[in-house]
Amino acid sequence: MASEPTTVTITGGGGQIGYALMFRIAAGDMLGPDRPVRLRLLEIPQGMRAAEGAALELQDCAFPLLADVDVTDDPLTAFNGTRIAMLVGARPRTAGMERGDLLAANAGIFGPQGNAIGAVADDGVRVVVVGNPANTNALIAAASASPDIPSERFTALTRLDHNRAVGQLAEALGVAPGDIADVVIWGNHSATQFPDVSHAILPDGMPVLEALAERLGGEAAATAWLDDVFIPRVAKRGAEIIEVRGSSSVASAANAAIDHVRDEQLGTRRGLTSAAVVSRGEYGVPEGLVCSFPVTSRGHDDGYRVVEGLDLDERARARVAASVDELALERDAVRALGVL
Ligand code: NAX
Repeated sequence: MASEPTTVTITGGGGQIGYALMFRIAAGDMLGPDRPVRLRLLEIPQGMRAAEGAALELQDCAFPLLADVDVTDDPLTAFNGTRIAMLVGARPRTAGMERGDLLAANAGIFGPQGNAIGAVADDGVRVVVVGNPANTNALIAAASASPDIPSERFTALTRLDHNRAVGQLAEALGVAPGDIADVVIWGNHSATQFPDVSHAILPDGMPVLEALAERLGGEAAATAWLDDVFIPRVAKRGAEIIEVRGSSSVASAANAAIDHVRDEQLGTRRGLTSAAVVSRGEYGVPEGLVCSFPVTSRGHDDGYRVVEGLDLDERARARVAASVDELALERDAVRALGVL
């Protein structure tokens, strides 16, 4: 093998997204065809058999890039020396559960995992939180890893929302998804998120807004489509998938998590993408909230940087503010639990 394997930890390794993630990572889809990986799968005792079974299948794939697979229910073992931590396992909302209960249950997972990352992960670890409520779980994990690991090394996944937005636009415009650049998801990975196409362009530089107006019969029709169809459809796509498929998004979520880590590690290719990162006050978002922004990465362990200076009109500012308010409420609820 070319180089020392990169340790990648997946929590919830016995769950659905974990299962969809690990084979693609082992095949080189995330870190490239030259970087061997060592996988660590973290589970709770009830999930251990499923994760162990997945590890047997990984062995049966004989992936040339896969150096090793460990399955454990001990966070200190799972995160020991890890460079990339993908926090997927979370406590789902069950019937009758209030938002505060959900936040508290997940604080009980992401607090200890953040502690363990601070204690034993590689200093250069990068963490992506997939498990919901992803933004606030990332906030909790980052606070719990502090001061050993800087909080900017923690991110949350909004790339699935980003990719969903690109997919919807591609269909509406009759172009390939790869033709659409500079879509932005702002805010929380929840129904309040704001999928923003006002900076999006096609390969010839034509603004997507203009292309939509041409295709839909004018600016007013394009605005109505964005407000009434596009934004709610992207924001509620998870529910649509459950209704049609009878089960939640799995392969598309794993794919987005791979896109997120790949672009962060190797660099964004064309234009910007979306990721939830710790706010430094950009666009007026209160410092410390884990908020989805337009980001780019130059690779080489540079991490995601917020792209500043994009113009937001009044309508866009109101939508961003509504989602940021929700993030602040989640943070306050977690603070009230004494977690932060
Ligand atoms: P599953 O229920 O299939 O798998 C979750 C796994 O996590 C289970 O095997 C469970 O035993 C394990 N787990 C629970 N607590 C754990 C802990 N403390 N340590 C280690 N493992 C633990 O769910 P799946 O479909 O894989 O979804 C995982 C999470 O992703 C959910 O929270 C889901 O809401 C979230 N999603 C986030 C998305 C995003 O874009 N940010 C989109 C997809 C998905 O909805």
